[in-house]
Amino acid sequence: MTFDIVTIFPAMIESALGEGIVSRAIGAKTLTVTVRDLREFTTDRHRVVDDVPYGGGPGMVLKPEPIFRALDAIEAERGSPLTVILTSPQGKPFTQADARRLSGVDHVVLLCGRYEGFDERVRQRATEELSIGDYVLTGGELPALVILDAVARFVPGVVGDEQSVADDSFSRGLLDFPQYTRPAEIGDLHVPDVLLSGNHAAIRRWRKKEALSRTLDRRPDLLADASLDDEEQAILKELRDERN
Ligand code: 9D3
Repeated sequence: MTFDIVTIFPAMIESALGEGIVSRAIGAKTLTVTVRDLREFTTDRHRVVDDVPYGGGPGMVLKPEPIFRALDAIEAERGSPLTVILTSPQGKPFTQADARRLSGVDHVVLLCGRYEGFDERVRQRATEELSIGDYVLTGGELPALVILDAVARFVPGVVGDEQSVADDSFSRGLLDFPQYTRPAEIGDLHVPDVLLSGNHAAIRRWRKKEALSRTLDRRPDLLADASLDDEEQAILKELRDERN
């Protein structure tokens, strides 16, 4: 799978791509990520990418021409039609379902917003507009990296253990159960006995209960869409009864 990321801060993207699972996938050619400096698509001496908003008001707006030229260049290189994602606070909230869907696309372009955002006409070239959540950032670079990371996990060969991607808590609709590793005791902090018991049925049930209990406490909204087996439904009823 191929990503093109268009940004005025290429070093911010490059540095994040230099480490971790995504970096390894790029090294293995499982993923191709090309970072495109928007200033390279300007034609003036000062390589200006922004301008004042028509109608007045604070801040600056990203000029449309460099973005159009960048998209034309990417299209010429990769072929059209492109999936072009505009990152913006006005976008639809990015979800795990979007990550899975986009992992089936051959070639994705991510446009990183800056300043007050894009000239509205740029939206004509975008196939979708995505936000990563209801908080204000300084630009679209971190959102583009977030989207890339979440999509890349679904590309075969990126995450070593395919099963862990399939079993992912968000894919299942529940939060993760608590994890422990050695040592069994640190000061007065003990690993729960059941995990040391070797009783695999008991461990499985304990993990289900902990995952459900956390989800009920922290993210009850997730339970509406969670796919629960009979045992999980019984445990959930128990937990709800305990709490009432
Ligand atoms: C909504 C705030 N805007 C009205 C004054 C100004 C504004 C703030 C921050 C315009 C652009 C930005 C930069 N943010 C992004 O480009 C962005 C973003 C975000 O801020 N939060 C969550 N997801 C995203 S995706 C792109």
